[in-house]
Amino acid sequence: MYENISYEIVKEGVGLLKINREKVLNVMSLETVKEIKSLIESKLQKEDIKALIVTGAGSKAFVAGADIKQMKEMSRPEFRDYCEISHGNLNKLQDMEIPVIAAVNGYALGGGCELAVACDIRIASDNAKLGFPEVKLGIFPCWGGSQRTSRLIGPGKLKELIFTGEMVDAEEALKIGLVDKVVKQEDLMNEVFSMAEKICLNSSLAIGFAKEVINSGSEMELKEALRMELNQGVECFDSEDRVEGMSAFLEKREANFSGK
Ligand code: CO8
Repeated sequence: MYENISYEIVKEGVGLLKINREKVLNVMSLETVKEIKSLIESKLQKEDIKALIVTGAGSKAFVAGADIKQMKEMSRPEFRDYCEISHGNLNKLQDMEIPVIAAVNGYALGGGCELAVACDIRIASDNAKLGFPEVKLGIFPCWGGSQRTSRLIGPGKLKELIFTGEMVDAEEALKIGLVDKVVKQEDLMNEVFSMAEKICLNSSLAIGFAKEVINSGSEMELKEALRMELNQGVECFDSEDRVEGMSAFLEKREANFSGK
């Protein structure tokens, strides 16, 4: 059905979206971003998954960015369309109720790094290299990278990355908070699946509330955010999952959450 991406349920409750253009380091061409849009807006809406993993095909690249060959030939309106679609995709990943985990299995550059940053959690293989080489091409990161990444690692470090266009290796990315964990390449998918499985055992309702509160709270003034957290906490309390979770604890058994 798709030529540039693949999607499958890999374990119960866990979806895997793979950018599938290994020969060109999983670069996100216009066709690729359109396929991602279609997947998010149609299939993913209907899927009953509790976590989504995003990765790239092969062992060399997560995503080496936007497609330079295509961008070189684009008119301004075409470039705007390309950016609008990508912005929409990354916004939707950020806003999904379920956790989205990036398995960063190699180069994550430009738009590829922006894709990783739009995910909730980033686990990188030890051969990963991340960065924003856009200024070497006469553009700058505008698929959310200059804004989301600034909130993630701070404007100072981001400016250094963007202005120099230099990549950082996985260890440095971990040190500056650009990724959350680094594992050996051969262990990457096991590590990511294991995290997804742990997530799936918990209340998807409570996780959805937590994600929403963390995301929207980071845009608010602290006192307003704390008020919103309290209100959403009370909303979440009023749920079947809360009754089940607390009952299971007291009855010394595993909880069986319905997500309601
Ligand atoms: N676009 C198009 N093709 C690419 C890209 C790319 N971004 N990256 C790699 N490829 C292609 C290569 O052209 C090559 O194809 P071919 O075999 O047909 O020549 C194939 O992938 C393999 O790449 P290399 O031979 O270059 O592999 P190396 O191992 O020698 O190098 C690198 C790997 C270092 C990752 C190198 O390929 C590289 O530097 N790639 C470009 C990375 C880059 O600059 N990415 C940022 C692109 S710009 C972007 O993402 C902007 C997003 C925001 C858009 C809005 C901005 C305003």
